[in-house]
Amino acid sequence: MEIGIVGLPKSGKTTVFNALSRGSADISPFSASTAKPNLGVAKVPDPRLKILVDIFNPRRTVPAEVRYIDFPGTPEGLTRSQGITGEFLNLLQRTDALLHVVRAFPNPSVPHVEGNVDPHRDLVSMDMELAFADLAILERRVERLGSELKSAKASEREAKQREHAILDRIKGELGREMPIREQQLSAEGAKLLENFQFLTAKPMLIVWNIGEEDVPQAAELEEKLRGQYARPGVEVAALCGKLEMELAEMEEGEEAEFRKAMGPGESGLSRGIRLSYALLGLISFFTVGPDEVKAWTIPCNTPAVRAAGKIHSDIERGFIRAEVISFDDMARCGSLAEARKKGLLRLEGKTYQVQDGDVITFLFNV
Ligand SMILES: Nc1nc2c(ncn2[C@@H]2O[C@H](COP(=O)(O)OP(=O)(O)O)[C@@H](O)[C@H]2O)c(=O)[nH]1
Ligand SMILES: [Mg+2]
Repeated sequence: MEIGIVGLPKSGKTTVFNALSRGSADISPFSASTAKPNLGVAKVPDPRLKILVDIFNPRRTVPAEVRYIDFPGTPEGLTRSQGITGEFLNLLQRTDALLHVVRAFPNPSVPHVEGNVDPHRDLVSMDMELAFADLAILERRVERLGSELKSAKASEREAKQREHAILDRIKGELGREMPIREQQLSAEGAKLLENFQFLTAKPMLIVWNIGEEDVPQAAELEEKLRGQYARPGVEVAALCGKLEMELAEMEEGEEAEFRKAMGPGESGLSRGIRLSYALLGLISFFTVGPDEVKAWTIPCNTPAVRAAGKIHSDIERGFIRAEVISFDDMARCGSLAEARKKGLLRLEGKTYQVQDGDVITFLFNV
């Protein structure tokens, strides 16, 4: 699972990327765009892991991960460029979701491409760029289908006509500024869309990149922004990329101390990662034991047999049963022996839909 970071130049994309992935990609107020995108991995914070570690005392703990790609900026600013094209578009199309960084920090030493800071304007303008990229593809496809229809054999005619009608409607709505993810699609339309990788169909996390001085009001602001911008498939987080990056660069103990001094509540960083995980429709199940406590990532509605395949294809192939206990029951019991005594370990078959937080032991035979 991969999340593409987009946003206008100097909105703080690379800064946010560094914070999320604890990386050290180049940031600078004036640098020309680097040619290569930055790739990084974030560990998904999950307080349940610590509780499982206290119970099982494993040698290793492995959290879930999300991958991020930070795209090199378009030098002139998207508003003045030819939009998202070429290699940049290809890479972006392959991602599973977008993280849209919007500049809301003042910082006079970093000139804004538009001359002043206006996050709403930037958000709309980047969203339009994403829509333009989709529109260009839709237009080409609709036009092509139109001309193919003229010479189509009778046997192909109906299918092409239907595709033409569906895509033309999607195009029309997108032209009226309705992103594809918000459009009401028939089952046939949704199926058809699987052949494309439209940008406005991807879930999106808006990161409102606030200045250091606004951090104390972050939660309040986020609530307000959520009312304004959140939709199905769109979430909002307000955080200060620069501060989060500086904290992410610190030693673990030092970071914890600083965060404590900043007050209670979840950190911006942890919220950002958690929200992007949830936005992708991802959940975690756990495997436990003296060697390792590990969080595994699966899409919701995954059957047990496929979850097993995440761990090893042999376990999927030789699947017999899954021994399952919910996280809450596990935490309450304090040991697998106690859980067994209380009858809280369930035996589930191949088709059981794994739930978020399930602690699972797979029984298999190869
Ligand atoms: N004051 C402040 N500066 C920031 C913040 N986020 C990014 N910057 C600065 O803005 C400049 C551009 O950031 P960068 O991450 O390279 O932007 P990108 O072009 O979108 O990748 C850098 O000098 C950052 O230090 C922030 O939250 N507060
Ligand atoms: Mg950058």
